[in-house]
Amino acid sequence: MSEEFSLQEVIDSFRLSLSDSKEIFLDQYVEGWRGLVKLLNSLGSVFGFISKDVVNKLSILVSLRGGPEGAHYLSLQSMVQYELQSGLVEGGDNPVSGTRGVSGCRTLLRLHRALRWLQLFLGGVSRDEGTPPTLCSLAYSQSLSQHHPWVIRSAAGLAFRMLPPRDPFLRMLNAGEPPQAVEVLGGAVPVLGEVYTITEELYSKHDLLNLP
Ligand code: 1Q0
Repeated sequence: MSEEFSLQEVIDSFRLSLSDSKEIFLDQYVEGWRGLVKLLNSLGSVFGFISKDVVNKLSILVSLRGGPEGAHYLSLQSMVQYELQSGLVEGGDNPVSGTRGVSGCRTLLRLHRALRWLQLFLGGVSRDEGTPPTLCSLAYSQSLSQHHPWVIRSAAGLAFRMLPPRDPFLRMLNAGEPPQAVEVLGGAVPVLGEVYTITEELYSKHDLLNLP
């Protein structure tokens, strides 16, 4: 993956994360998120506190995947099964990964909730329903914000106001001129939606949607 953000690469990674049998592979899921971090970084230092948190969560997942129990972290489905069976899901000590008190399931749940925000936000941008700052805060209030304390909500609110207007924003996606970028965005939304829905059903089935 190149150093520069490309929306198409992000979509491709999330698309590739989906197997024929609708499993979600963790490596490609993480790769998709790495692409999003590049975009966050290119938006400027105001978004640094957000990208730091994402990077942190990705490195937890990468260390679990690269650890001795890594085979269990091939897919979200195998991760859930393994952590449930081993009593790790609530964040019991995981001496193997060095991520004490932090499970893969709870870590990924935070990214999963953020994916819903992204899906709503990108949907709004692609349909031109408002300016990026407005759509961003609307999507946030409909999704992630209910999981965040006041202090994070207000920091996020300040950051959203720094988002560029629509056309410069679309150009930052590196997906061609604005009309083309909108088309690519329109294609991204269903892919993110599918990954989101499969994860939501998996977590819901195992009662994992409120992991502390
Ligand atoms: C573009 C602006 C990005 C706005 C993202 C919305 C979320 C804002 C709030 C994030 C606060 C992050 C600070 C830390 C929060 C953690 O406490 C929280 C919970 O974790 P924990 O371990 O304390 O229980 N973490 C999270 O909730 C994770 C939040 C992840 C946010 C991921 C945002 C990903 C953004 C990607 C950039 C995409 C821009 C797309 C542009 C397309 C344009 C047309």
